[in-house]
Amino acid sequence: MNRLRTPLILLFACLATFTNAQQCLRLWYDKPAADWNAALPIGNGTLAAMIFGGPAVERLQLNEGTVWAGSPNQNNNPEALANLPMVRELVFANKNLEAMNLASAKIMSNTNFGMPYQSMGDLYLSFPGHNAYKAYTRDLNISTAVASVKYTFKGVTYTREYYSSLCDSVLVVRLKASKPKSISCNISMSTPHQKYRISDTEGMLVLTGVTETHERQSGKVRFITQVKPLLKNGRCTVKDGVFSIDKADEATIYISMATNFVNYKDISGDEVAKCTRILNRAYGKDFDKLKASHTAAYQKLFNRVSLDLGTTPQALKPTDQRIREFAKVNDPALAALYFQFGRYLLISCSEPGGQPATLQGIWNEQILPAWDSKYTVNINTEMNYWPSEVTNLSEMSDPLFGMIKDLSVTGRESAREMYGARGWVTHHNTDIWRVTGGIDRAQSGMWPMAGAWLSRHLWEHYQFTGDKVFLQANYPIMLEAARFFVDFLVKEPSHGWLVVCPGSSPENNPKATGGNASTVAGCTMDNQIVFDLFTNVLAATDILNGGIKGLFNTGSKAFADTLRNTLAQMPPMQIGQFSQLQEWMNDWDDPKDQHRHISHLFGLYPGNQISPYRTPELFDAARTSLIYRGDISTGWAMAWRLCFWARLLDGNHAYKLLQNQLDLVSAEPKKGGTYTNMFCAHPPFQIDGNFGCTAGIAEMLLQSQDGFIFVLPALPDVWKTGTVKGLKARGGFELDITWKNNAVETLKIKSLLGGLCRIRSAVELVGKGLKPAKGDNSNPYYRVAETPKPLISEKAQLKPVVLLETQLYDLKMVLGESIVLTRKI
Ligand code: FUC
Repeated sequence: MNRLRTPLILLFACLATFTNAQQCLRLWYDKPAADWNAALPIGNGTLAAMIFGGPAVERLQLNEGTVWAGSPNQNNNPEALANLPMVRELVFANKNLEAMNLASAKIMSNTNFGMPYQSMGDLYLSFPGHNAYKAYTRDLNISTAVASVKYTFKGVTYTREYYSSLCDSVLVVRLKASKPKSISCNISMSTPHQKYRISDTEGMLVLTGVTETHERQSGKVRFITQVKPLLKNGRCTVKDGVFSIDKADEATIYISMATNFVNYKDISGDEVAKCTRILNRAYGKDFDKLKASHTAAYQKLFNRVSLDLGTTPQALKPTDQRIREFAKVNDPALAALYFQFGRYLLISCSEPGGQPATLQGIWNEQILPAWDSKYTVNINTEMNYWPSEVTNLSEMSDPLFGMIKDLSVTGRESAREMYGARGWVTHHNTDIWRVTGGIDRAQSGMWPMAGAWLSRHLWEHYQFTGDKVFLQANYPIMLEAARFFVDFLVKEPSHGWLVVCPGSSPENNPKATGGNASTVAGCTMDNQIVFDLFTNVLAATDILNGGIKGLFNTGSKAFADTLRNTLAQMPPMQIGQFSQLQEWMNDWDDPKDQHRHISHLFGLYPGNQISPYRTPELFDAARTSLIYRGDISTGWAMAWRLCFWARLLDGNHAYKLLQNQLDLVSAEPKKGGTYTNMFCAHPPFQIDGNFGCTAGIAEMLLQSQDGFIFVLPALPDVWKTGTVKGLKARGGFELDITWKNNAVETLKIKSLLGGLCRIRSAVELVGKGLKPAKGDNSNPYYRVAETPKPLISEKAQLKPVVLLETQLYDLKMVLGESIVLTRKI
């Protein structure tokens, strides 16, 4: 009976309140989690848990964001500098394999490849005998950031609620029952660490330990968890590290966690004092009051954006079933839920003052997780932060900005020691200790580009917020990232272009090198990233009136000239023999190459160097490359493809990628998808695909990278009617859009900075002050390929790009003003 009632109520709530899409923001299931990828995540940026929801045995797998193996260290290879000329010589002599092997031996780190992020341990709540339960549901309400479990057993309804408080820094669990004296359970802990102790002191269950030594870096992070229950009636006894609660009416369990980590070079913190202080502050506070303040803090962020794509009867079903059926049955509300789940995850794992989202956000049950669950900065970490600005969660990037700042310090040593260069460098991985040397073998690790890519996040933050104080504070970081390339770029012999060498198009081996080496010179992504960085620094220099005086010896004007000069000597983007955008400096692309990375499309997304309006040939070529690469791939790679198709203005193809991604993960090797808990499967679980899809859905609805705001640029046919509220656009605008029959009905623009708002729309709009746009949008720094476009071969049968006919408008706005535009009838 209950089982039926809940979904029916849910459907009515969903169907009846088109305007309140928040109602449907719930992941729910009719059985406990069978494994970790079915458990539900909660987190406050530092403390996190995966909730399994077993009636007889509840498992809460716990994480604290600073539990990492090892200790402060750096991993530069001191032999790099001496061997750099030889590696370059080999690359220029087309001996790419020899170059790569030498780079592996002499440039990549010979000390360590980065430390793993680790689990804290597990909390178990066992309810003896609760096996023959009925009317079971468990859920995660992402509009309140509270999880719950509900079932009946022997006529009593049991309800559990869980959250990780954004206000009080503790995890809280409440156990309730419909009849007094029904809460009887045992509480115990375990941990996968080697060095630990579980004890009971002063009415608390305490886990202490120290993290692992890894790759010869001694494990020195001390961690602690304190667990303390508070009962309404009943008795609580402790023995041998196990709490026994007997016949309570209700129990609230407060969980505090801490480590001695202070920052990447300081682990002198007092974890016991910190943990105790936090616990004492929260302990005894009323559960509902704590919950209300947590939810209020969460909603302040979360409620900035709402998305309603409509609801179908699919919304009746448990979430796992909806995921299983998404590719076959129209379920727009699931797409909206998935979009908002990405925002939920970002708020829950990336709070100001904490660590940035790792490959798994903050949720990891292992000691040695896949790729160490650290930071892979050749796409994955960046992808984690693609949704933050556009989906109105700017603050969530704060931990990333903190890490970039740290890397600009540690990376300075790497630049000097490894390459004899000024500025700062980071290779394709880093960790909590902010190592910046070359990690893994050169096939993936010989990639000195992360400092430059990460710097674009600083610029993007400015683009969206117009925060000049932020730009001024971070300008030196961007500038020093650029300075590295001024020193590092080298003239290649065939055209005399200035190129990154050694470099690579992430993790891909061109066929021309024998298919077994990635180490090359001047590949397209490297050129695009340097172009992006230099042009952003030049733009920032203009905005800050010539940079910051006294910051560098040569003066900002001279440095700006150097950047312009250097840019003029770099390779242009080139269109190759298959009409593709070349991935490499030479025309080496193989149209059958279906590699997951599509690095040469960086200029399309997240970059803005390829545009249908400014560079139609490159736009066409990028599209051709993407078609060759195919749709099916690992999780994050499909999310990136979704973003590409959105930027290519093809909403239906973007939606196809969403269907591929929002598909229950299968056993098919190398095929990504989604687990039942909505986590992205690389496989294994990797959170980047969640964030990439959230950003991609935003790109389907709104784009602002090309000097104007494009409203509904890539709306798929299936999303006929809908409303999105609160998306952000570059230039400091907040937008609400409603559409019907796949066309804009109303557009509300709020200007947070004042100034000109240029709008592109497929339908004619009317509204106060709206005028047809004047002037052109060309980017003064942009340079199109000078090499002639080769003859088009058989690949030309690909459909030519047909652009929608659109209108371009200008609207002058004053700060704080909101203007509503409507479709012209
Ligand atoms: C990059 C990718 C892999 C994986 C790893 C964590 O190296 O090529 O697919 O996502 O990061």
